[in-house]
Amino acid sequence: MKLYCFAQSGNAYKVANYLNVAGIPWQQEFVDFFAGETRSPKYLAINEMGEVPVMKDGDITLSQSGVILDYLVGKTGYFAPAPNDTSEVLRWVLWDNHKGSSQFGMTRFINNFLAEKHRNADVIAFSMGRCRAALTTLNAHLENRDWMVGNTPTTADFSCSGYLFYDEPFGMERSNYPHIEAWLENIRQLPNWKHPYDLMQGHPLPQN
Ligand SMILES: N[C@@H](CCC(=O)N[C@@H](CS)C(=O)NCC(=O)O)C(=O)O
Repeated sequence: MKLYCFAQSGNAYKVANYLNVAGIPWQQEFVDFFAGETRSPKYLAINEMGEVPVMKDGDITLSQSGVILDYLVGKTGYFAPAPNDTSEVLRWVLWDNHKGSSQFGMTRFINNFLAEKHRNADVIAFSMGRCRAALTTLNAHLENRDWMVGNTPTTADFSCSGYLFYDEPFGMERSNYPHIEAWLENIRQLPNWKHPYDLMQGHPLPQN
C-alpha cells in the first residue's frame, strides 16, 4: 500500500495515522507540494483533483481522505464502527471535510506557509472565525465522550483530528477547547501513534 503524502498535510495525516496505528504496512511517496508538484501534469495524471492524499493499493487508486479511510476499514476491518454507527461516522467525516479540516488547513496555510506579502488580515480574521466556530462544535460534541462516535475509535476520529496535532497557529486557543484536548490525548495514547512531523516526510521545510 502506497500513500502519496507530505508532512504538513493534515489530510494525508488522517490516512497515515490510521495505517500506522492499525499496524498496516505502508510506504510513502513524498509529494513536493510546496514546489507545486500537485499541479504538475504528472501528478494530475495520478489525481485529477490535484490533491494529496492519494492511496494506491494494487490496481486501485483512490483520493479523498474520507474515501480512503472508508476503503481501508472495508478492507481490513480496523476501527470499523458498530453497524448502527456507520452513518454517524460518515456524518462527521463529511462535516470535517466541509467545516473542519478545510478551514483548519487553509487558515494554517495562510498564517504560516504563504509568503507574508500575500497574507491578507481580513481573510485571516474571517477564516479564523470559521475555525473557531468549527472548534466550538467539535468541543461541544466531545463533552462526556472519549471518541467521536460510539465507544471506540473510528475513522471519524482520524478524520476530525487530522489538523489538530500540529502546533502552528490557526485560531485554536487550546485552553478554550478542553474536550478537544482530552480527546486528542486519547488518540495520542493509541499504539504506535506518531506526530505528523515524525510520520511523514518533508519537515522541516527548506529555508529560502
Ligand atoms: N477533501 C480532501 C482535501 C485534500 C486537500 O485539500 N489536500 C491538500 C493538501 S492538505 C492539497 O493537496 N492541496 C493541493 C492544492 O490545493 O493545490 C481530502 O480529504 O483528501
